[in-house]
Amino acid sequence: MRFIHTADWHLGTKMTHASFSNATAHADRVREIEESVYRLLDHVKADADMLFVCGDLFDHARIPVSKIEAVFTRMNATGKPVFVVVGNHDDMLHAKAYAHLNRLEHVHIFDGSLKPVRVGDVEVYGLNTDDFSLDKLHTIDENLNPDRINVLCLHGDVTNPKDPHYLIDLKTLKATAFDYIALGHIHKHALLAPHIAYAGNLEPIDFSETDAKGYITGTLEKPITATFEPFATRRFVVKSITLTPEDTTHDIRQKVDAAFSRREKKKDMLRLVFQGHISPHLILDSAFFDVLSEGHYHLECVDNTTVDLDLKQLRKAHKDTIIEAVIDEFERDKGDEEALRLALRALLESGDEG
Ligand SMILES: [Mn+2]
Repeated sequence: MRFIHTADWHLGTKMTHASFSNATAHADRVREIEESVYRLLDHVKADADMLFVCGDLFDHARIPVSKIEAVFTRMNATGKPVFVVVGNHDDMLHAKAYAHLNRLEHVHIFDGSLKPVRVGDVEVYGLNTDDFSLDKLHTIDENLNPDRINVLCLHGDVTNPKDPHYLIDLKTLKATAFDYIALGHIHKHALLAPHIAYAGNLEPIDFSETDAKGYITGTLEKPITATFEPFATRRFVVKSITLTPEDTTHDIRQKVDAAFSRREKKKDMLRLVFQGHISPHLILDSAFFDVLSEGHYHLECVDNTTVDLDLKQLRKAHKDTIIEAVIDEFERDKGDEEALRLALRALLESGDEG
């Protein structure tokens, strides 16, 4: 009996805090997250025996009821027992308008009951974010049947008491007799113990989520040892390149080419941060970044470089020009270096050296 444990799909998220460089990449990503959920459900249908969905399936009311119904219909169509925790982002599922979803044959939405749902030797318990209390946890734990494989599904924080959706500390969870504790809420997957895990989100949402995304799986027999399985369509990857004043556009193209693997270029959402000092002759603008992004599925560039001011060399190269005069004036008056940078750059770009 193989289980799959997933959480935090956040379907319907507008990703308002997402850091995408363009709207198309953003829209594509919203669609991909949905497709990935359906792909996972197909995988459950074909290759698993039970599914734990530990909350935040939906991102508040930003998703139409018809879509929520469609997702539940697809969960039911797996033909496998599906257990759903209501998280802090989908507490609208408690509303009467959604009561009919709990009448689907294979889907069970936890409703505050302390009684398990039994499937063969397995008994599955679940407490929604709103329903959790230490008392309830103890009541369930004290009444576990040791002959069964006991699973608990939760949604909330178990490591940081400052989180408004903090449930309980890990030590208390470890002291219980559950064979597996399936957690949702934290987007980074984590095996807190061999039998206690955060699934993390299924697909990364933006460039702040660069860890691998997927689900947790294991076999429903004592003792349960869970493992993480990558599943996301693509990853978000952030790298930085340090440039030097000697780098030409050709050098930069070579450095960019070497920065990512073939797989990353073909599949992943890439962000490259340029840092270091560059020559004042070098122009890192959006046209150049467009050229750099060719041959990548998605590559966006961030320019954090500063222009190198080798005043001695500059003066020599631009003798008897305005540039020389500007540098002389700066050195005489101990002027503002940032203003000098801007002035020199403008002069060099225009080629108007007088
Ligand atoms: Mn949450």
